[in-house]
Amino acid sequence: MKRILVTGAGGQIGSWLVPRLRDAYGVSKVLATDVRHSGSDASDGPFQVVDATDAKAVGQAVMRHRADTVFHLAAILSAVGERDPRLAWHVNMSSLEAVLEVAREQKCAVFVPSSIGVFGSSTPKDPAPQDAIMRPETMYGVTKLAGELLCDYYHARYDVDTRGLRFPGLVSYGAPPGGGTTDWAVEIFHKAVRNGRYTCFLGADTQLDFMYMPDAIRAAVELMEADPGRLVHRNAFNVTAMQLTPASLAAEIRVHVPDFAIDYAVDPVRQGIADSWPDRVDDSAAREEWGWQPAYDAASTARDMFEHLSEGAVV
Ligand code: NAD
Ligand code: AKB
Repeated sequence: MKRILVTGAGGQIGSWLVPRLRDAYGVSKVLATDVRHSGSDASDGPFQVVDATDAKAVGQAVMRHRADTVFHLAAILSAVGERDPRLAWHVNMSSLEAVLEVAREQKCAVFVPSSIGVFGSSTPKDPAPQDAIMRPETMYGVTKLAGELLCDYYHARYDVDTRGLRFPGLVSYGAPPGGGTTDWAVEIFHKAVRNGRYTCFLGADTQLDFMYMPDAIRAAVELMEADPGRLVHRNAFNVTAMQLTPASLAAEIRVHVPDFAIDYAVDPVRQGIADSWPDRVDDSAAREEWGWQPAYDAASTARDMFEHLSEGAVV
């Protein structure tokens, strides 16, 4: 990786990934793109408005920047995708096809984040194996699974260096999450700081996998830098760091905000999505093939979140 283009750079992941890539590879080497402007993008380094579903625009941006690697983050997430499935299909599939075609023509490596959303109720729940029955029940999951297969196809057929991770829910401060089922695990911290209480849209004991954003960013970069000869499961690797329920994270939050209160107003759509996803994934393939190792557990995540939120990172 020497010259990098990031799509969907203004979102929850991109707002962390772009500064990390600029630190490692140089500010001018990383072109951030998004369909919309976000608060900080222009001042922090090169930024361009690019609709990732527009193959011509993606191709021109890659060519002008002379990118050798694309981190393709533009997507519609699970909860928004259930509200508008056709939008999710259009954005997630058209943008991926555009990026892969450009990568084939201009010989770029491509990172595409997949998700625990690729699994469905017929997948073993604890743990969901790396190679599992995959019958996702959301449009988001359908696009993510189709995306994994398309990335495998471009690697096998055209030798495009495609790599991906099945991210779990991601906890971070900074840019807010973009409309997923796991957003509660970010909202809860902000509400704890601001109001001392949170009303959760999932039930108290709904367990899912999570990861703190610094681990997620490190995982993406380590995977892209890994020896390709070792990668069997390119698209995409199960990765996880911790399993959380709303009740267990509330207990962690009470270490920092002793009077914190949580109540529940379950949203049947997002609860249905969460119930169709695994309680835990088996990430041993990532550990074996490129040395994946998380650094943050629930306690250290909560500690770091509160340190940064107390410095004014509440949105
Ligand atoms: P996000 O919703 O926060 O950000 C997505 C960004 O894509 C936004 O800035 C949006 O403006 C942009 N975008 C939307 N349509 C676009 C288009 N047509 N062209 C260009 N940009 C467009 O999402 P995120 O959390 O940063 O997720 C990034 C990727 O990681 C997605 O593929 C998502 O499925 C995946 N992922 C995220 C999580 C998570 O918990 N955040 C977990 C698993 C997988
Ligand atoms: C979502 O909830 O949609 C995302 C994801 C786990 O893919 N955070």
